[in-house]
Amino acid sequence: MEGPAAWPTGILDVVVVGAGFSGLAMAIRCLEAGIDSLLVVEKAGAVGGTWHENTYPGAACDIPAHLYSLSFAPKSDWSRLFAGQAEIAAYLGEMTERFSLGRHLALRTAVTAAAWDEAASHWRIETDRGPLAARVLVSGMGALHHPAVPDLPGLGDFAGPVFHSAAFDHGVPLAGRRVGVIGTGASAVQMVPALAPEVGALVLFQRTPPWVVPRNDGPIGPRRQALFRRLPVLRRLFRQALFWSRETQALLGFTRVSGMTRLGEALARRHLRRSVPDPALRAKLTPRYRLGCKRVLISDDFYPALTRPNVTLETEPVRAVTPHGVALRDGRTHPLDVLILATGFDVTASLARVPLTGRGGVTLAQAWAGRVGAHRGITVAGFPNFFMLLGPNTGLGHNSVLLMIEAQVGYVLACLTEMRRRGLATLEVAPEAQARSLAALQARLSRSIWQQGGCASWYQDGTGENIALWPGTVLSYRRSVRRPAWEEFVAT
Ligand code: N01
Repeated sequence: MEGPAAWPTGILDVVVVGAGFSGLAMAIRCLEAGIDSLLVVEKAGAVGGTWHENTYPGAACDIPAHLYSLSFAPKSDWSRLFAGQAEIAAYLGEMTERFSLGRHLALRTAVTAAAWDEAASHWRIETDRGPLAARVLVSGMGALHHPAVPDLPGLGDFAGPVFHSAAFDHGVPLAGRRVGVIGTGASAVQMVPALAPEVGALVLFQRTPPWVVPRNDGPIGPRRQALFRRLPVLRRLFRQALFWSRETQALLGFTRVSGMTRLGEALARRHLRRSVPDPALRAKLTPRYRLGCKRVLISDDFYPALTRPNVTLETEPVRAVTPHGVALRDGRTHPLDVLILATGFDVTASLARVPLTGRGGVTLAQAWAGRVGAHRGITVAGFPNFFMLLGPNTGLGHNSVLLMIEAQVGYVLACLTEMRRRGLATLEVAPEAQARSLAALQARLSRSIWQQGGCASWYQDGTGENIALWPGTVLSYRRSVRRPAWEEFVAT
């Protein structure tokens, strides 16, 4: 990963922000299409994005690895059904080598702002290593990037170490210490079973009991790996089976309250009954909203971890953090040495992390003041030659998000190819086309489980609107972005 020989001073064709799955996939496909005036700018010291940053104990993917890999870069030798963080990060490192991305990669370089230069028809990009100029700007920054730190009184006064799950401090010794974990989302559910055997005592602060279904994880032995290597058709069939089992759930109504919801809830309740013998603990863990409203968690070891003698599940609301513990609303206090915030991410702040100024000096934050939204989740009116990967409403609750990323990369590439073919200086979605597609999206969302399931989650903005997830199948999204409808764009 050597980086560009010299800092680019001319106008690049494409700058991609972020070297996670989406940024790397975009760069690989651009290079394959002959677009090599390209720079991927990444603030971290390595590629991987979320898989580089989230290193908390137990971090793994809750989508099977054979589906959570790029279709054009399959891997036969995943060691487990659900790969761990280190193996996924290594996979992304391998992709960087295999597709010779090194000289197109500027690591340890943070983009601090970008503004559309109307007169010159290109983006002026500020970084902490110097300015860049590019005809096209692609955001691969992701939606789960900006940690949400809870507004708890006294948090700053805690005497011991406090850190967020996405910035796990491996330098802090935990053996034998009293550790508090706030939150019971996907991160906590993976972290708690990994921490519990190591720490002296663990207190898990739960505000909302989540739905948890079995994971059925296990190693993939050398024989199956060798079989997948020798007979790629078997690997492809396995991937298809994984894909269709998830798509079927969505087709049967996973995104609405349906028979599928009730079936899933019954399976999750049985999982809870089998894992937690104590009825009082079970009652605390029983969800009170419809399955699917928040992300469904998958774990075989979360419930068993909570039955350990050194683990306490606290459901009384947190009142404040004190220098030596966490005080509850009922007057009790849990004395703690270390506090870990598994409190999730701020989606709006993540998507708009870099201040972006489009036509007429309008910032993305201003354009999104009413509601966060993008045409097909990719382009925003008033922001020419700007494309987002995993933009608003393109996350998934049921299937591999890489399928969405690849569909978006194909759409962006079609735009870039069209610009080159027609010699266009700018391409921008028409405001009416964007308004139409967002109205259709909202109509679908209003019937979805996220609006009707009786819960709040990171999927929603401050007004309760889902700004994060696609309300349909992957196939339906793929259809909607198979090729750009040029009549929806204004080109110059
Ligand atoms: O975050 P979350 P996460 N006081 O927002 C609680 C992806 N991911 O990092 O439910 C007390 O889900 C909050 O409580 P409540 C995946 O898409 C993927 O776990 O709001 N509690 C909740 O329990 C996932 O959905 C993998 O009442 C507070 C928790 O903190 C997304 O990341 C693995 C609080 C936050 O849960 C986010 O997951 C891990 C407060 N003030 C993550 N504020 C894969 O395997 C918040 N909470 C791919």
